Amino acid sequence: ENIGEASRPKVAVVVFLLKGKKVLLGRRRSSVGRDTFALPGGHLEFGESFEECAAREVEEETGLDIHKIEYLTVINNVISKVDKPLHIVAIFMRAFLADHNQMPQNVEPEKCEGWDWYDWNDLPRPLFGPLETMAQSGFNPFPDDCDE
Ligand code: 8DG
Ligand code: MG
Ligand code: MG
Repeated sequence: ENIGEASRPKVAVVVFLLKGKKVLLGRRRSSVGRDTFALPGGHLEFGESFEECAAREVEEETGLDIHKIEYLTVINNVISKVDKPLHIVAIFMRAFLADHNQMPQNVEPEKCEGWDWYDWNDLPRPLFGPLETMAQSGFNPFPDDCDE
């Protein structure tokens, strides 16, 4: 059961989009992590770099243009509490707004309730599982010299 190509791990790229002390989150409407607050992101496509995937997914989901895209960390994420178990290798990137005044749009309303900026020290709950684990471990997506 659950052995074979369909259940092989997939690669996702997830983005901490930072603005001041805030991070962009949206409440999910997708079946995986429904109703939890999560970062923009999605699956790596054939031939893409992590940076290209980050920029594409953020643009597809929020309409925002990002820059200063950097790799942060990777997690191995086995999600069993769904109809079909999922194994996702999630690559976490950090990025900033190319235009500080640009506002997020809810481009995929069937997947997300809407995007907003949240203080990293006062995050909304419930967070998407992997993000909650990272937050509780003391993970900090902000650069040491954050002046954005
Ligand atoms: P796509 O069809 O656009 O490629 O994919 P998507 O519909 O946008 O995928 P997604 O579920 O938003 O993201 C892919 C996987 O990334 C998700 O199933 C689990 C993993 N993931 C984490 N943490 C986070 C997170 O904070 N946000 C998002 N969006 N995905 C995350 O492990
Ligand atoms: Mg997507
Ligand atoms: Mg997504």
